[in-house]
Amino acid sequence: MTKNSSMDSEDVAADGDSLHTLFTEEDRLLQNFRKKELLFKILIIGDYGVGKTSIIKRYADGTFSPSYKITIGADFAIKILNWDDNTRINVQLWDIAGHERFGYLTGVYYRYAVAAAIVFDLTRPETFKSVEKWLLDLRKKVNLPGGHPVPVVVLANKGDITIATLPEEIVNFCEKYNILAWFITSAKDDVHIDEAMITLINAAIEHHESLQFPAVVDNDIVKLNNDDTQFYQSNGKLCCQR
Ligand SMILES: Nc1nc2c(ncn2[C@@H]2O[C@H](COP(=O)(O)OP(=O)(O)OP(=O)(O)O)[C@@H](O)[C@H]2O)c(=O)[nH]1
Ligand SMILES: [Mg+2]
Repeated sequence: MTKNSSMDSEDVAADGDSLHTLFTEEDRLLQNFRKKELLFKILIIGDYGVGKTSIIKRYADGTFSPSYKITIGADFAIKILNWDDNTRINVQLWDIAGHERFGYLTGVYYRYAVAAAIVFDLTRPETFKSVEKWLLDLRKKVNLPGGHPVPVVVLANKGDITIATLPEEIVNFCEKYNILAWFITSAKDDVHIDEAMITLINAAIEHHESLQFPAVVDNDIVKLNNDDTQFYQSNGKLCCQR
């Protein structure tokens, strides 16, 4: 009897624990259900082989592969960010093939984009010359609602190998074309990838609040925490923000 009683009390305790777990889980699910969901389509463009797919893989999966597998047409990856207690952001990263033979497809893929990263390869200076071509093509084919240009960052990738192109050229380019920011990145060593993406997401949020993008799932305006941009001053690495 005593033994049974003690077993009962253990069972009750176990039930209490699972009830508690159940409520906590229910709270979590309810909280998730109540969250605002935003969907941002971000384009990653630039010449072939500059590292667009690698940057996306690094950001979305945290992985890097040294082998080169050409992207055919376009691909995309999704990263879900729990931005703050009330907001979840689905970041849709569109990986647009850099090879010229897929150029005619870009108009379709650019549709509804809210931000873009133009990538070049620091070891191949000619890919920096193409950044202008990619930018003008982008601005011709897509705008934010109200005709505002899509916010753009320029990524000087493969910074782990070399810095062949003078940052001054990049700075002049960014000023001329009103580029939001530029970064020397490395998909291999995971340098400045998160920072570049957060810059674009912050810009998208800012425009979303003032313009209401069509891609937004929930139309309520939310106040978001933009503090993540502060790292630029503190980490001392090469990058700039306007
Ligand atoms: N060292 C180094 N290699 C990189 C870096 N990023 C990409 N690579 C390599 O560069 C090659 C091309 O990278 P991809 O990401 O496939 O290039 P892409 O821009 O997607 O090329 P397309 O799909 O043809 O447009 C691969 O061998 C990658 O491993 C980097 O930051 N550092
Ligand atoms: Mg690719």
